[in-house]
Amino acid sequence: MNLLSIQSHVAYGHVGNASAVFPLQRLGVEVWPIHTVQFSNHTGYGAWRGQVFEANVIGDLVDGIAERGQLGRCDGVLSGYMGSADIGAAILDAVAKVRAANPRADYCCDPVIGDVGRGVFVRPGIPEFMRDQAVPAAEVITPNQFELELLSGRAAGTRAEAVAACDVLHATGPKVILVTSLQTAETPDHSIDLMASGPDGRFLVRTPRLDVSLNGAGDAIAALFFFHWKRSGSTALALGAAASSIYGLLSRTHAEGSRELLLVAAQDEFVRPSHVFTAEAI
Ligand code: PXL
Repeated sequence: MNLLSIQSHVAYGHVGNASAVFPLQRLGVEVWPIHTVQFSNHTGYGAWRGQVFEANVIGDLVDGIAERGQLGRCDGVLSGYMGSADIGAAILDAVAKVRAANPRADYCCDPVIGDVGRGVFVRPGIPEFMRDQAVPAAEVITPNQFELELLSGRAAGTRAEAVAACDVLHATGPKVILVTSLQTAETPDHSIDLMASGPDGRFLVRTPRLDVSLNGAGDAIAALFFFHWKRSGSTALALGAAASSIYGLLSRTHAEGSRELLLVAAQDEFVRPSHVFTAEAI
């Protein structure tokens, strides 16, 4: 499997491509990473150095891959943190070029906007771009609860509301939705839900909630979910596999008290998770 992954990159730590690329490689995927920004570290530290790339850099790199005759071998595009709305437009151009070269390629958009604790952490214009352009262009989207509410304009405080919010988004285009970090009125204390909705049904995985303050877990989940969905064609199997690997990764990171995801130390969790969670139909 060959996947084009267009997202942020950090030199130190693990968010964006620095979170998504290695798990995919460990699973045997040839990843073609294109970086939207290159920062010293993730923005959760409050300070960072580096730059947001000009949007034309992305189109340029995609054209270079096309000139090597490789674009038709691309099985999918994964996008995450965009940096600017211009970069978003360049990503959608890249998706269109990949689809033209390979009609079976899929686009997975992780609509990175913010989360419940931090609120919106992207530049103005990105939330609207995600809602009006990126999400409708995607087969698969992976919002967290905050992003689900913001994109759908609906509250997702109960499971039924979360399902209804997914339906609002399905109606705009995506056939598969993974909702991460979901805590509804039905979620017990010390637990966290992952919910997926696709043509084969709606599914839930509930795992213990780990007391970790981390960035980049959503980027790894999106990559794992997209990979397993491409491979199996099953929303349920993709949810179970992605949830199991992420739980293993977070457990190891938590046990060692690390502020950054321990992707390398926990790499076997991507292939053989220590604890297997099975998605249940809801
Ligand atoms: O995990 C989302 C993300 C991606 N990229 C960058 C970030 C963050 C979250 O903090 O800072 C650069």
